[in-house]
Amino acid sequence: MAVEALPGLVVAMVANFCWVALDQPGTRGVERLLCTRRTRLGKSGQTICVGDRVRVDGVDWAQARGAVAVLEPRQSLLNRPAVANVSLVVVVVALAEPTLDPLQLTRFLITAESTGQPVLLVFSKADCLPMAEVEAWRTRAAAWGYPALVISSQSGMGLGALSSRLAEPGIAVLCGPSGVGKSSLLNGLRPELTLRVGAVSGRLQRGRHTTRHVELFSMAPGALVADTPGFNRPQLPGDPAELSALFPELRQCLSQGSCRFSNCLHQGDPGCVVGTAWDRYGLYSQCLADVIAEAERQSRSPGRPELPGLRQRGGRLEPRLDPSLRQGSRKRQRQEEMSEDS
Ligand SMILES: Nc1nc2c(ncn2[C@@H]2O[C@H](COP(=O)(O)OP(=O)(O)OP(=O)(O)O)[C@@H](O)[C@H]2O)c(=O)[nH]1
Ligand SMILES: [Mg+2]
Ligand SMILES: [Zn+2]
Repeated sequence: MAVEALPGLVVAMVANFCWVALDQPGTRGVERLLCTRRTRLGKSGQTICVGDRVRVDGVDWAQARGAVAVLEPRQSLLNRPAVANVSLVVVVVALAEPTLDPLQLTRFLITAESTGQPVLLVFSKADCLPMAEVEAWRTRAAAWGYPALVISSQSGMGLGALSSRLAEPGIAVLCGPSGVGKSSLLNGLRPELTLRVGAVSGRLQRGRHTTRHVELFSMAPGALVADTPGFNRPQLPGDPAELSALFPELRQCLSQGSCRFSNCLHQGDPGCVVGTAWDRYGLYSQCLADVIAEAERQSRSPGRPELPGLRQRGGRLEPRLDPSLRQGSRKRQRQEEMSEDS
């Protein structure tokens, strides 16, 4: 490594470039460098993302430019939006405008849980829903294992509590659908950021994908938060057996007892300790069916290994599931694909 390779943090990605905030300001007091990626990083299959610790060399101080030469190992990774070394995942959904969709929320929570980091659920736009309904959502989420924060960037409700959470050291990332008010809440906490916000539109009051790239902002010394572009349909894990660990209420239940079969997928099977009498059972079942449908699709391409929780039948994989549920899932998947816009 060249002697001058300087440590820094990737704070924004713009097309093929990234902005690196240097740990120590350099010549002329330059604090940030616009950097390209060395092809060496690309060849080892490593892609840089916001939150990555890197080393920069080839610095041109006059132009404030450099090249990322080394990517340091990551502590954690959120897949989409891509943010490395996250220490808190903040899932933001609006209580209204757009209407809160529990399945979409569950998919965001699953993505957040898969980082292995703490997850904070934020219900935004509290001013858009009667308080009794807001409280009902809060109670429901608490039963799932998420003591949610309720906020309104318009009235200022809950912003103090959110501000304290985001002032904790580390990298927090805001993720959620477009138009729920992620950028608005950052403006509410730090008005000088003047982030662009966009009105929701259409019958479904969808957002307009106003934020276009991931960027880190400082909330307090050592505390950063990433604003990210909203999207509608987070990916699920590839292995059906992984899903239960991504539902806190299932984790809790399974920590107290075991199902009769070690490969139980908790679908009301005999000897299942979880049962079906829990609020998110239907949502869990839909996600599981989607994971299985995706695994089946993948298995049709040759050379794919068999997945646990599935069995080989002729040329295809069969889930250990009620076949009627599987049929439903394909239909639903098609509908979702058709309605998806990002
Ligand atoms: N009534 C109300 N409207 C809000 C609130 N917060 C945000 N909005 C509005 O919701 C719309 C979307 O806000 P944004 O902050 O752009 O949403 P976003 O989540 O950043 O959206 P993307 O960048 O597209 O992912 C804007 O018209 C905001 O003015 C709120 O607390 N109450
Ligand atoms: Mg935004
Ligand atoms: Zn079970």
